[in-house]
Amino acid sequence: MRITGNTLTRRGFGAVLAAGLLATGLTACANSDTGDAGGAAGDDKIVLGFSQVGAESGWRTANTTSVKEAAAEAGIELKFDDAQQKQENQIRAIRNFIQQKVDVIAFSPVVESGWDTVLKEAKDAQIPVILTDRAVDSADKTLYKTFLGSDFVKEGRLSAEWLLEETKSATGPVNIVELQGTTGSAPANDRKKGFGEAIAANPNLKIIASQSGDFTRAGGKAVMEQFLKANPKIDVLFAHNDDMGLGALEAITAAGKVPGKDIKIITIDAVKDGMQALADGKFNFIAECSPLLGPQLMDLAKKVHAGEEVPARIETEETTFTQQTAKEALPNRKY
Ligand code: GYE
Repeated sequence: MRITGNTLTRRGFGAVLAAGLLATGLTACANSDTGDAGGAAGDDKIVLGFSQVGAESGWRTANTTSVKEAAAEAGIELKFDDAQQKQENQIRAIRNFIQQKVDVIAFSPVVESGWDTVLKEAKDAQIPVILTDRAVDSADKTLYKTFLGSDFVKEGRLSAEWLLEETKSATGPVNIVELQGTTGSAPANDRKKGFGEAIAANPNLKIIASQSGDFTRAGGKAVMEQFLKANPKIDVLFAHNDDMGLGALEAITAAGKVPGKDIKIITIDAVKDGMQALADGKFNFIAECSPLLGPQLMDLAKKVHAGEEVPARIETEETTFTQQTAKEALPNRKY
């Protein structure tokens, strides 16, 4: 993942508050925008075409809700498309948006590669593109205006750092299994990288099996079942999202093991169900990834539509949770 300067941050913890403040700011923004560079007069609304990955996880559902609510609050007309985790569907949706001459296109790319052609088509049609949540690997950075989302490498590294501390007095091998997110997606690539690089600090820590569970509960359960069959000694599960970890819980329990004790579980996201599992002692650690990107996305859509400069990368700042802090945070967790 490429980091560029000019990083704006926001705490995941204060996301709801931040959303409220941003929404207030946006109302003012909307009024002052009327009749501006967008050429929109009177009741002309900005039309935003948004291609969502799918509905594979609790994170995704919360993200979709955030985008829809923020669009309504900002007075932006949203054309929403669910790609059902398929790149070809996203490419088709983006081409439709271009044909419909939307004002701005935003999308959360299911995988990192293979976007140059369609992004070039959007650029030629002079429709600004915003990447939300997941990055693309296009060498030509002029194909999109900005990226809004998380530092996935850091999430992987924070997960590993907890484990390094937890296992620092271990004298023998610590066997780790890894449930990867969707193959080729930015969060799967980057979380794997951040975790793998950091655990190298302790040669006792070994990833003995690693496979994609496609960010779903069903995937997490099925792959964990295979891991358990093939490996008699599993000490740790690192799952690239809560949902796969939650699916894996069923497999672990069915195999007669106690999740959180016999097998320590580290996940990423911190959606409500994940936080509940952590508070209940079934998970051991979660690195947060905030899905509440809607208000910032609408703010950016207005800016790029007005031809304003925006930072190349806007990063969501995140926290981490232990069993204790999850208990404290859970009553106020909104998603
Ligand atoms: O972690 C996972 C979802 O791209 C950050 O996608 C997002 C990831 C999130 O399916 O739960």
